[in-house]
Order: sequence, then C-alpha cells, then structure tokens
Amino acid sequence: MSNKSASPGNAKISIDKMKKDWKLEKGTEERSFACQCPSPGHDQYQNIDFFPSSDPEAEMQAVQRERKCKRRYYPDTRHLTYEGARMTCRKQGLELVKIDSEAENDQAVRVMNIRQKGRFAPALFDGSNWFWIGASDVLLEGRFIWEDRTACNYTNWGKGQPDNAHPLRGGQNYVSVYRGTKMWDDAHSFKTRSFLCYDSSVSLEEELQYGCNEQEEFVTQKPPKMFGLGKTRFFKLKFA
Ligand SMILES: [Ca+2]
Ligand SMILES: [Ca+2]
Repeated sequence: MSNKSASPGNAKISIDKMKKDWKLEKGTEERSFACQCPSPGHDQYQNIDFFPSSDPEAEMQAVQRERKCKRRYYPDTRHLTYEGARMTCRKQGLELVKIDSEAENDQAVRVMNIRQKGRFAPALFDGSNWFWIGASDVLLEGRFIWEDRTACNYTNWGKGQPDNAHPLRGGQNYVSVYRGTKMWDDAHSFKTRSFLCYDSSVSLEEELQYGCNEQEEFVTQKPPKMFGLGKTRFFKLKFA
C-alpha cells in the first residue's frame, strides 16, 4: 500500500502518523508499513482488515478475532422432531451434533444451557429440557450410529436406556440428551425437542481455545426431578 508509485518521477507516498498527511519520498527511506487483506468470504472491497507490521500484538489479536467467529456449535431452541431438526441443520451446511467424548458431551450441554439461560421447564418431558443429537438406531435396532454412519463409541445412557420403549408405536430410535444430568435417552420419532447442530470442520479444541461462548453468562436453575428416568418399570402379573 505504501509503496504505490506516484508521478512525477518515481516517488513513493508515505503517511505522517501524527499529522495524517501524505508526502512524496524517494522510496529509499525506512518506514513501517501496513498490509491489507479482504476477510474470507466477502467482496474484496468490503470488511478490509489492516495489519500494521509495527504492531505484532494487534495483528495476532486480529487473527484470533477472525478465528473466534468459527463456531462449532449452533444451538436451536425450537421444538422439532428428529427429522425436522436434522433437515434444519443440513440447510445451514451443518449436521446434528456428534459426541465422541465426555468433554464433548459436557460442552454440548453447556452450550445448550447457555442458549436456554439455564432455565428448565416445569415438565420433565418438555422439549426445551432435552435436545436431539445426531445418533439413531433406526437402520438396525440396537446399533446406534452417528449421522456420518460411524459407530457411537462414546455413550452416556441414563439408567435402563436405551430401552426402545413402546415397540408397538415404532420403538425409540433417536437419541436426545437431558440438560440437567447430561444423560442420554432413546426417544420416539414423533417427539419434539430443541436440538444442537455443529460444524464438523472446526475442532473442539479450537472452539474451546477461543472461548466462543464463555462471555455469555447464565444462571443455572434446578432441573425438574427425573422421576427415576431410565428405570424401566416392570409390572409382574400373578396368575393363580
Ligand atoms: Ca431403537
Ligand atoms: Ca428410551
């Protein structure tokens, strides 16, 4: 930018930082300089960032700010069926979240709690207390896989789950997570719940490193009681 040629002769333009005046120079003087680059995904002449070479700290902050925008998790508080949630994620180029570890399970619940401001609905089975993740056993009963068709190696089932309850109503094939305990349950396809999309191109480490959600505060509320969720109740019939 500062080495742009100017007529007459072969003079160069520099800017006085204090007066902000331009002046013509030979170009052999040593000066600090500023580069410019357009933000990715934008028109070349929009959202231009300047990185002054004389201030590496400011340059690093600009880069970190740019990366911070790459969020991994996209919580959605609307109540949709699993299929509705899956399609909503896909329309945004995202996928229902995949969870491979306890750390990822914790982060997923934390993100949903922040979006819901830690508030739990009075009813245990209200769709805002639960959220869909991208796992199901709809293709083969009892074998849970993620939307990318890989096996669910990490799971966090509640007690007695998955139970594929009410097989006469199609069984339960879609996984949702209770925000209060972080435990998983297989649920019916007609249930409506909030859901969590994610961008698989951004790593969890990157999400955590730049703390995309850490500035948002929320007050944790006590979740409704679980009523022994996960415990399968058996009623024994006695025949005389
Ligand atoms: Ca099932
Ligand atoms: Ca179940």
